[in-house]
Amino acid sequence: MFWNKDIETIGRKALEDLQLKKLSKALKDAASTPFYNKVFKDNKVNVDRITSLDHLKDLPLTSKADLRLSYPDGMVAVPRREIVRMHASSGTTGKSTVIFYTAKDIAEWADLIARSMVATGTTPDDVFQNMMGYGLFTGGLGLHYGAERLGCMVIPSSSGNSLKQIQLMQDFKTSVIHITPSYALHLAEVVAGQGVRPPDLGVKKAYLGAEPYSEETRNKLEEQWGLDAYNSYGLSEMNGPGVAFECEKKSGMHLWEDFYLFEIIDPDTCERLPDGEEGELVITHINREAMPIIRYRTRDLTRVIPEPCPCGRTHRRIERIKGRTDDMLIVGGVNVFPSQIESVLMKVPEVGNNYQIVLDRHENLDRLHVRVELYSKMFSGDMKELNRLKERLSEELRALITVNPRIELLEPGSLPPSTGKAVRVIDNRKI
Ligand code: DLL
Repeated sequence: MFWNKDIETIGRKALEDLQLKKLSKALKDAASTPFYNKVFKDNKVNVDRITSLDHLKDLPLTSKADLRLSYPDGMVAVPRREIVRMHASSGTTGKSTVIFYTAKDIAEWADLIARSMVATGTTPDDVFQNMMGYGLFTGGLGLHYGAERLGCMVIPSSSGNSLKQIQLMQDFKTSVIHITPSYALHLAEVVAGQGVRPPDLGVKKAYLGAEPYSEETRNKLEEQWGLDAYNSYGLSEMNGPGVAFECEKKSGMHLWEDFYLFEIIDPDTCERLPDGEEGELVITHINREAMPIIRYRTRDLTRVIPEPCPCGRTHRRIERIKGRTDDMLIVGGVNVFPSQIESVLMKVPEVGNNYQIVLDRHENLDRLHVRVELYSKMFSGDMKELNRLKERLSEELRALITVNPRIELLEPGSLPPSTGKAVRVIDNRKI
């Protein structure tokens, strides 16, 4: 099923012509903002000389720090009265970054979301429960407008208030949900606590995103809920959700190349990497009037899947995000991604729905401590079984990450539940 077959299956040459046209406009718009005006001058960039897509790599990169520097409106390219909405990142790692949209930007973003949802088989007959936070966060309103554009019945339930969520699902026969993977794990537990099997709620599809998660977590959630889960990627700087989305094939996310130019770079040298190699995703927004952003360093690590997708869409796919360059933990000199730890935990059937990674330093040595909840049936009094499981988890983790972790097995509900983006890592070494 296609929302706009012509654009979704466009040939490479036609796509590149379109991209170049849009890039030229985005660069001219950018040059009119105080921030890029200065950056282009400092780097001797003449936007009229950018006549091929290949010239993109010669343009300066933009970072989160640049967005903060230009706070609140140093990157805005239209008069104030043309702006109809703003969103902002949570600002947990510093001052928040603010993104602006014109009415056209909002309408085209909604169209892109509708396109993404249709690619997974959603139709106007679906009831869509949006369990992502509404407000400054883009996850709520972003999907909301897209689902309405498609014609679904939208339940704007936002995140949290789990019992109410369950009641809404039951009363209105929700068929599609939008939720963070960590909240989906927690909600499955709350549903079961009500004496209901999650598959009996009849939800058919879940859009999972806004935080990194492993393939094993997807598998676990699909089984727990009896649904198909699709990966959805985005970031507020690039509108929010809808940057890249899985189609019905569920094997990598199509990055919508008529809206975004993407590159993979080596995060250390900033050199471009060839298709197929893992590196940092850099995105240029070529479809936003209010706030063009050129070569934005996402900090997200992924790779391009070079093979064409059997669905027929020509927009290239990226692999599941492995983690963020700034999420990487260095434990006793070894690089560890939280997603690696998660991938081991979530394929073990005894492991429940929540875990936490704690790092400490003792006598100058780093210590990795993995706290993991098990299903309640595991606490029937058989200590031997628990010890065997501890040993097994510890061995499997050591084999993958080469660090010796201390494992703590916990009863369900011991760790703080997540209703949005989970905080998985507590690094006490920084204090
Ligand atoms: O999280 C936008 C969004 C909302 C995406 C709903 C998908 C669904 P930010 O709050 O700006 O925006 O956070 C963006 O979250 O750079 C990634 O590190 C991470 N992220 C988002 N989606 C995924 C995903 C929204 N599917 C940051 N897999 C990004 C892994 C993801 N990480």
